[in-house]
Amino acid sequence: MSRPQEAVVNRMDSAAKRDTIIAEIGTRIVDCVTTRRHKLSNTEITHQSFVIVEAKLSCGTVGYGEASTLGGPRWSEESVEAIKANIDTYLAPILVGQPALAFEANGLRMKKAVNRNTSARAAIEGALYDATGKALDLPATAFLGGPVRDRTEVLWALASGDADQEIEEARGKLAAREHRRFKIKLGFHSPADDMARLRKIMSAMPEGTEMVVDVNQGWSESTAIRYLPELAELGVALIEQPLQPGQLAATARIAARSAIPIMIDEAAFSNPELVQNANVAAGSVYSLKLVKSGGLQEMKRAAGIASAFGMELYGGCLLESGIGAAAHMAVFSTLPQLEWGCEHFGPRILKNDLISSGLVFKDFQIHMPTGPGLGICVNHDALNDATRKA
Ligand code: MUC
Ligand code: MG
Repeated sequence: MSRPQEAVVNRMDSAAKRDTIIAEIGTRIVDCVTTRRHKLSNTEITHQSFVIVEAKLSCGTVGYGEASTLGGPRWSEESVEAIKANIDTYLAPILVGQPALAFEANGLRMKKAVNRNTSARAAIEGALYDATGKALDLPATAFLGGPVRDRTEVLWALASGDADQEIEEARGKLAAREHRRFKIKLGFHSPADDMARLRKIMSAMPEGTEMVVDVNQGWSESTAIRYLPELAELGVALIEQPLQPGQLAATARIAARSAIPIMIDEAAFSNPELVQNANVAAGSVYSLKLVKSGGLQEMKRAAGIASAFGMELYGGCLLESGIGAAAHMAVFSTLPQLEWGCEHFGPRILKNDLISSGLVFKDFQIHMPTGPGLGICVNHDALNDATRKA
């Protein structure tokens, strides 16, 4: 493959290049117990399963990346078993021996070797940014244009389905100054029951508490039309993914009549899908996720595309551990706009996070890591304990 960036990297005869040749890419499946049951319209979990990628460079430095799933191949089509098999069989072999600094060329290589497999590709790219940054003593943000923010608001999702439990949980988060913006999952009770639950929760919250609702595709256009006025009256800030991904025209009709912005999540994984949504005005906010974009570079491009179409940006998650959250933060810290902050509460919903330091949650905000690579220290005991036995 002869590509300009790779050609430049290949001409470099520096210690930097010699030290950062990809030597090994290893994978493991981990299962992390969550602090409570987390429910969505179409699945529920009591543990989070990830594939952790370890990328080793010629200098011996190891970097970590993570592919997150939610309830098996349900939220997206990739399962941890498939991600591990596809990395081991198709992606690792084409990258070993390549310069890790050739981020763009390596991204193209992966895209050519596998169709979609966005989580798998994102996990590898995260590990390569981490390893290269550590090897060269640079934060991953140095390869992404450099930081423009050092912290951002972090939302918490209420998703047990029991209003009383959710009110108590939200009050605890507010009192501890951990979270003051909440996402409420809808679409798993009947719409009328979900709305009654939402009303009860919102009336128990102090003035100014911001609420986002995520329907996870659980409604029809007519259900959405029926409940839009009440959502507006309640003061809901954002409605996420009300309809199924293919229903672009129907989502655009809802967006046109809604007083509340619609956020596009599952409807746009790839950047062409994002453009299709933007072209019909299906939403005015876009949820950025590595699991959708397939890597840090592509997610940064998604942010540029969404912004150019006039959309606002929201830092989405798939309940990643600190490893995956840090990879998102590397990109989020470099974005000119991130109007809605982020929802990377994943490290807090795991009983044992996979990192011991790097991400700081303080006064409703998450502080971007600044150290070399992704800026995190992996907790090897937690990682080994959670590793699935063969
Ligand atoms: C989603 O659809 O946004 C992320 C947070 C959460 O509670 O669910 C996930 C997926
Ligand atoms: Mg969502």
